[in-house]
Amino acid sequence: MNELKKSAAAFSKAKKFMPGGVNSPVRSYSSVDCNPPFISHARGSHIYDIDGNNFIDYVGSWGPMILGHANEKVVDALKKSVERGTSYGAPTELETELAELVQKIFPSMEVMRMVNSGTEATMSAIRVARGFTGRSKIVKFIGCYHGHSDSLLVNAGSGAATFGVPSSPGVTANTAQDTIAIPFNDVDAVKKIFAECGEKIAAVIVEPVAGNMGLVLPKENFLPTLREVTKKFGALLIFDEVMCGFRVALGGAQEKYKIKPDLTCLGKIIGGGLPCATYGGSAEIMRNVSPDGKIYQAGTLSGNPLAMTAGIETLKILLDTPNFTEKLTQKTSRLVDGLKEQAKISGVAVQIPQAGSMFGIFFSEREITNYDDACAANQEKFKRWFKSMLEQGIYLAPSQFETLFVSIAHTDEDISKTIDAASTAFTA
Ligand code: KE4
Repeated sequence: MNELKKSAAAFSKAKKFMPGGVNSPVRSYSSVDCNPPFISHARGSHIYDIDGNNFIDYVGSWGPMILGHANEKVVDALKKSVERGTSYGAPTELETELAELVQKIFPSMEVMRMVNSGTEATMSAIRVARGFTGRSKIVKFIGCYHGHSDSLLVNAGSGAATFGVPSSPGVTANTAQDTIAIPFNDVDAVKKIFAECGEKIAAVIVEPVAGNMGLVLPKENFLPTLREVTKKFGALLIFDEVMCGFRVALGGAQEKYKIKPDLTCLGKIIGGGLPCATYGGSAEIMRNVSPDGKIYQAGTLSGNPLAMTAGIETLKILLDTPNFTEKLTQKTSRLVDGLKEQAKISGVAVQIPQAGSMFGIFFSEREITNYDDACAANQEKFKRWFKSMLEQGIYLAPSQFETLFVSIAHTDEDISKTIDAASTAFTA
């Protein structure tokens, strides 16, 4: 790997203008004590930095790049779209076209609203749940991350966990008191909290397959219990599928586990790499959103033509490519099986969970079922693994509290190279 000279200079200049030199904390690499490569461009499964390094990319912009970077059809469609203007602040048929495609894949979303980020989607879904039920309390799970809105930055995962501040300063006590955080996969804790104050709970929001404490799969009875208990007490069940949507199954966790949530949040992939997300659910609930109803939510760039275009092209490919999800899951399994084999040969205790085209890695003897388990994993070993893989040209998330992603553009050669690099990295 070429020395990150230009990136180091770019990083020091960036720090003059932006906190930590970045526009999202986890990109700063400060948790792995090294400077981040500054990116010049990306194509397919590879990402290239300004020092001439070429990496096999398993971050994929934190999930959106399921087709790989700069997909030809998406880029061609964007080139045509950008010449027609970049934003109108007025309705277009593109928004309806994307909504129709989303509904085809997520039929529980009878009515939906386009927004610009996963944070906006979950923040809005929480507001709708509170407005619809007239209740205030929200239940979330420790280590799950739903973006950075105040109500949800309590015991959060992702960067909040990475930097050891799961509950952010600036979130007032009054706000935090309406958010109840309990352990993921803890069915008894769910039943207990509803027995105590179920009639005050507006909604439970969950990453049905958790990707922000590292990848943590739901135990068999966890999601069915959430569905049963929320129904019993008249609370809404919100599936935050911003990350796992389209990946654990084309129709997300709700298809894989056959659970129909009341509201769903999607993001990342539906914008094909442009800022786009959505929240939606039954017409009965969503018709309460302005201007049909009184629950207000708005956005200057919501449904903008460029993001709609990229999203439409992306979802069309997902729908039109025979067995897309199965093929991508098999590709991911080849990688995960190879990594597990290398760890075994190296005599290193690792957990490498997989869910569709998502996978994670923990340096731990025991299965990871919640945030406490994730915190107990060996982060020093993770750091050495991460740095060794980066030096060998493998671009991974710089935190074990993140999930990794395979795209349809990853080749067998990419997979083999990654497995080979792991044989060195496991003993770093
Ligand atoms: P955004 O506001 O970052 O678009 O989405 C927030 C969000 C909501 N829900 C889930 C399940 C998510 O994973 C996310 C964002 N994911 C992180 C990666 N762990 C984004 C990366 C970052 O913060 O830079």
